[in-house]
Amino acid sequence: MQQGKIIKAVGGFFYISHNGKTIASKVRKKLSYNNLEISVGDNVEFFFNEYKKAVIEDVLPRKNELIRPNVANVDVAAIVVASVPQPDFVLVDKIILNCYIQDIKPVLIVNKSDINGQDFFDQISKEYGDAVSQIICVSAEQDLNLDEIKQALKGQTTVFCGQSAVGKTSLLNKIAEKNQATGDISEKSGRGKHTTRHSQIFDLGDDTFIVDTPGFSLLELKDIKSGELHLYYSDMVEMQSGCKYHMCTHTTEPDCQVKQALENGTFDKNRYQRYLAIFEEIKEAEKNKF
Ligand SMILES: Nc1nc2c(ncn2[C@@H]2O[C@H](COP(=O)(O)OP(=O)(O)OP(=O)(O)O)[C@@H](O)[C@H]2O)c(=O)[nH]1
Ligand SMILES: [Mg+2]
Ligand SMILES: [Zn+2]
Repeated sequence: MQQGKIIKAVGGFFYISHNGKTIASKVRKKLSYNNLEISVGDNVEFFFNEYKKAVIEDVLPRKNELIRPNVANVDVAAIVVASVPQPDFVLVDKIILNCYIQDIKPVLIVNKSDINGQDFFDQISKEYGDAVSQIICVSAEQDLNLDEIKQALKGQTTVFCGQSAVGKTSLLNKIAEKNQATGDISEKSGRGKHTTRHSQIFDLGDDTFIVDTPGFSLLELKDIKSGELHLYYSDMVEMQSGCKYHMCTHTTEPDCQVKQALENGTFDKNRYQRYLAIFEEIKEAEKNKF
């Protein structure tokens, strides 16, 4: 049996990277008995059948797995944001929450610094300084600060994720010297055109891998209960002891330290508003479940 890594999955074929070569393979039928879905990033065991076709026999245990984008065995999530198209920071927060759950290091890449304006970066630094490991301000178009990304991602498997048209593929093209298709923003909707259709891993050498993924705008948090959401906000956890209730969700409870901090301006209002939006969304999903 041989081992390799799935770098792309398209049209029922799984592309395995093995000894520097890419091998198109199918999955052994019995694998689907276990309901096992194979993701990009999976390490697999495969063999060549009597027709010399590669067949995946088994999927090795995963270190972690993101459902959206669907990638396995990730070290870093580089969440790409830009001032254009209109950013959705609730989505960014949800991606970060998924990173915490899956033990993936979240890094924020602020792309398009050539057009963003300083306010945009200042706002992000203020609201995300505590939530992510690092914030890197770059421009793929003008080659600004790309070395900082390369440095941060060295020796890691990093998934580029975020909304359509923030510049994930543009960044990959510059950093990995590739020529993958990029797209503009639709004039009609002001949103991205979903140019990248499939996740794909690019091997940069020295154990450095970048996964380019399709942009998305919807993300359901399945693994967090509304009553426990606040536990993923380290700044809220720090204040918890000042709240009247031990498991205060900082929403409707009286004598809440977080709400006090909101009033005196020591807790960021935007961050709190997004927390509330996510809290309500999870609550709504919980209602529909029962
Ligand atoms: N001004 C400016 N535009 C950029 C920059 N980086 C990318 N763009 C533009 O943003 C648009 C979208 O770029 P893509 O790289 O295709 O975006 P993406 O995130 O891969 O989008 P999807 O594949 O749809 O998820 C293109 O028109 C790029 O030229 C940048 O640093 N500055
Ligand atoms: Mg793309
Ligand atoms: Zn509270």
